Amino acid sequence: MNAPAIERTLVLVKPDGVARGLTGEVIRRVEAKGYRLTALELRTATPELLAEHYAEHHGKPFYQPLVDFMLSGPVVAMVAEGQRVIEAFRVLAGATDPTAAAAGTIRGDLGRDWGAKVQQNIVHGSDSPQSAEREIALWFPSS
Ligand code: DAT
Ligand code: MG
Repeated sequence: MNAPAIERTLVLVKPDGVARGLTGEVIRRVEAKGYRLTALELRTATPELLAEHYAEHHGKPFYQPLVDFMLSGPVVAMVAEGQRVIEAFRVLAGATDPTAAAAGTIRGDLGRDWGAKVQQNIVHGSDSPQSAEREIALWFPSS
């Protein structure tokens, strides 16, 4: 079997994660898994950036609540690097719905349903090599 190529993924600690003081815990889990951070920044998103970042969700009922939530406070954006990191971070993050996310995952251990129109689930992680390349270019254009 060929050695898997080194990948990069975009990880965001969303406004709920930053506000709840969970940034360090997310970073800890990424690093403890063995991945390396190659970029990290505390950032306030903009409507323009989020329109591109969440382009696949335009028109869905949770789209505007999602954008409003992502603008509700600062986020921490980072790039993690290593073999199969895209898949690995999705496993660390757990299922989208934090109530259903498995214990042991970031969303399963640290997230819950707050009764909002959009799920507040602490982290974002790119879901494919194509998404990762697109999202890293959006959030870290100089990298
Ligand atoms: P993920 O973040 O697991 O990749 P996604 O890309 O499908 O999930 O959706 C983006 C975010 O939108 C997700 O993290 C939480 C929110 N969301 C998704 N589906 C939802 C739904 N059916 N109801 C409420 N919020 C939802
Ligand atoms: Mg997604």
